[in-house]
Amino acid sequence: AVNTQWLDYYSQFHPSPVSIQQFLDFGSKDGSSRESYTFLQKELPVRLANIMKEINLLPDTLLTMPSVKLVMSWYEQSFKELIEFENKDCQNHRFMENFTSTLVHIRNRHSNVVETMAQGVIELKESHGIDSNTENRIQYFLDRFYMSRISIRMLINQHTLLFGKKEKNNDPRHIGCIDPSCNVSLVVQDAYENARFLCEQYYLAAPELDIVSRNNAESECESDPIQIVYVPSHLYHMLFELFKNAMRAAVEYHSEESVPPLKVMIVKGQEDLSIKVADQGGGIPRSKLDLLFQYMYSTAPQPARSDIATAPLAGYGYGLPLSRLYARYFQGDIVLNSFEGYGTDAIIYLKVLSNEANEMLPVYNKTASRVYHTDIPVNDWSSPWQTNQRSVSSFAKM
Ligand code: W6P
Repeated sequence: AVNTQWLDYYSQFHPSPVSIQQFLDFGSKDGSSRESYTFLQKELPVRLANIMKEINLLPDTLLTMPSVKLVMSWYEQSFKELIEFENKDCQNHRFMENFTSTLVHIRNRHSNVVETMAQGVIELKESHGIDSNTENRIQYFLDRFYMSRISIRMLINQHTLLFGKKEKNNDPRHIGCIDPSCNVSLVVQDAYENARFLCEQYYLAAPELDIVSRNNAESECESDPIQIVYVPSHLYHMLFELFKNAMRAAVEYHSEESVPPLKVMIVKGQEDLSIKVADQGGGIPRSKLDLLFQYMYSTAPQPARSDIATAPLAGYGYGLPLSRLYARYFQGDIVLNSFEGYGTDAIIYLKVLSNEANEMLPVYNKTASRVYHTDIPVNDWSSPWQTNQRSVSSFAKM
């Protein structure tokens, strides 16, 4: 009961988005562990409370699934551990170490949240089925839920990397998990090599890689390598996913001896850094594009539970929707353009300017709660498959 009051209290606050620039400033010059503590001690409970409130709006049928209950219990436990610190000023060194190790515990506790939540959706599908209203609500929720998780882990990682004893980052130029001069081409090649390894194991063939770069950023030379202030692990995650998909399409559409290469283009402009991964894997019909970003689509024939996010070249797992969240997290995006009968262009957009790269965070409010209580509007454009309406009968009969 005490917990509920605290939850109500903290959920009234909006999360405070942090920009990459702010993460950088904090980590490189004036940030102290005490300041970081003061911010996180409030911000983490706020972010947890905001998303926990939203979990509670899910359909009861989903809320009662064992896996969802388990996830909920982790959030409750972590929330409780954090508000223990409330109003305690960091008295001494021991105290700060205590806080840091609590954060590490929380991070470990939540390491299987994605798989477990996915399992919850499968449990719902098997026990009750999922209608299209429920499906839409779950899609809306999971995007917000996983985005919230990405953001909370980012905050925790920054604190533990900057101020934790054991986990100092190996690369001294990194500020926590941010690389102020992340070389995009190197991350592209790294992700390509690792996807290629999986692809060759599976298909005994893989497309080559062809990279073209254009540095058209203001105040940079065309010959300068393209760099960005970014979280390399996030960029790697997105590229690895896109490469796996592109390779699979390319190999399956062509015979082993003649797989056309993947063409990557990296362009840095004033505002956007764009990375295109183009395959000649036959493309997919426009009508099926949205499905690639749907969590429920991928849960249909279930892969082994542990494989949902990681199965090698497995058909669309949670990989694409999660990758798009990573891109959107700092105001970027992932867009797919398909040329059915030829191939697909997958494009990652990132913000060049680190002060524009603000966290995109879900806010718990009336608008959000409305989504969970309102049916999706019925279509107000004609559609030939809509048969439950009165309409003039077909021309043939006229
Ligand atoms: C395809 C389907 C897909 C998804 C994501 C990235 C690339 C591709 N290529 O055929």
